[in-house]
Amino acid sequence: MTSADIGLIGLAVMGQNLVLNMDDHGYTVAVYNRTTARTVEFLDGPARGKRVMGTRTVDELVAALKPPRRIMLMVKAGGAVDAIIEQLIPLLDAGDIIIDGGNSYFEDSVRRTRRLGERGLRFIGTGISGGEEGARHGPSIMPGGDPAAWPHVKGILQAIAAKVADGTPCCDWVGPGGAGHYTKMVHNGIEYGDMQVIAEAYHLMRAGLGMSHPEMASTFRRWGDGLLDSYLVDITADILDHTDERGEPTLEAILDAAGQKGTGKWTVIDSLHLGYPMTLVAEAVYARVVSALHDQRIEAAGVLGPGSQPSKATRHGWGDDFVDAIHDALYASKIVSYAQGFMLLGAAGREHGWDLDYGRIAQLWREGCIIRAAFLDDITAAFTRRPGLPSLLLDGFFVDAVRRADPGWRRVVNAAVRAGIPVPAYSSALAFYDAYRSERLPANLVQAQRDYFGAHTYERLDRPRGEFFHTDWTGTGGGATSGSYQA
Ligand code: 2AM
Repeated sequence: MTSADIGLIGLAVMGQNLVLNMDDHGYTVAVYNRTTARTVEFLDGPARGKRVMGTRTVDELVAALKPPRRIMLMVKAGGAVDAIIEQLIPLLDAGDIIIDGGNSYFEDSVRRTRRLGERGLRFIGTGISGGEEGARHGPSIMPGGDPAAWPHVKGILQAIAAKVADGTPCCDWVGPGGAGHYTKMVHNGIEYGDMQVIAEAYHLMRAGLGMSHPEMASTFRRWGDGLLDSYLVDITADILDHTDERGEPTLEAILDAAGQKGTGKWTVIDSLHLGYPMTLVAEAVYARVVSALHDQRIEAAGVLGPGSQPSKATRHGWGDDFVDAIHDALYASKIVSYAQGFMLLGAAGREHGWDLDYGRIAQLWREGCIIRAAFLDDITAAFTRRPGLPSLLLDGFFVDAVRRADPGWRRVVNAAVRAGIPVPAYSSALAFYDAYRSERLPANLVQAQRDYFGAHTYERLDRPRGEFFHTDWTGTGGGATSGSYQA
């Protein structure tokens, strides 16, 4: 029987929800899972009465599909994806399509696109964001890989994706090779940053201002109606409002040691490879790392004394309008984070030869995914005004926005430093902002030092770029230089 529109392998929660979502949109899905019991449970449970065909082997799955076959993999990223691809290759015909919807590393998608392409098969590596709920009712989908595959999967992927208010799907072709998974990786890095800038606001409100949980919840709720309108701000308000069976804030019983699965780290590592700043996301990753040193922090708090002293009575003399300053610090830091994220996408696009549409990428993130926010419309507008915009911080809208936020942002960083409350995202974002708009930085001294100890040479302000000079700083050095190179 060859009647299914698409096959899906891997019936963990994301896979199951995507199948149900496809069924909602009228597609017949053949499913396979390595452990058959899971397939049976799914067919007897959530998939009962739906257009879902269970299969017990990969061969059966392949046989159930209409040509060109479309098979989506929702298995654990890494070796499992390669193992299934190798199983599928001999069973497929030229033109058949494999779609990897897992959280794969983009270099793996580059490699898989090439490997399958050599065999006449087509590969798509797609980022999918939105968690369980998104997968079920409309995630953000970021496909890349073999462009020849796109027309064959566009209909189904756009049907199941989230939609922006005017109906535009949060799914579009991102670019060749690893472009889809790269975009998803940057999305996740930005997600780390968004969570950290919110966490710093909470820390300042609680430890600095001594605000109650209902006060904090209503503040975030108010912010969520304004410039910070976003999913993460909304769920933060819900979390702050939540109480346990004793009526205590549930949040305060949670161990303050953050976990991570690695996509934030990948983003930062790749930014280092490309030589582009992702300082806010790096601080967000390190903030989780520092939080996880829980036992050491407890010991250090005893030895060094705690960094912050909650001072409910005096509120550090921060004043009634300090909450507004925190808002501005959060907003400005978020702008810096997205500016950095899109700069990184630009650098990666140039490096890999992907022709990325930044404004469209911002719309892919507008609904369905974790970083969904009204703010993304402002980003799309900026890239519409100037498609090759090198940085959001050069766009008039964002220039005005950071200028307005500037006094509050500085006030918050200053007050936090004095009070001993760590604000690594706000302060590193501010340092980046000040460096980025500096006509002159002290890198001339760094170059002089490099030339002094290593004869690394330097360029001069009064000479054209590309001419290199060496100074015999001590009067005893030779004329040989080590040549110049870019780190
Ligand atoms: P399982 O139910 O048989 O464990 C998430 O782990 C999903 O990936 C599950 O559906 C899991 O199948 C599947 N998976 C993980 N490793 C796999 C592998 N090596 N081959 C096939 N499926 C795998």
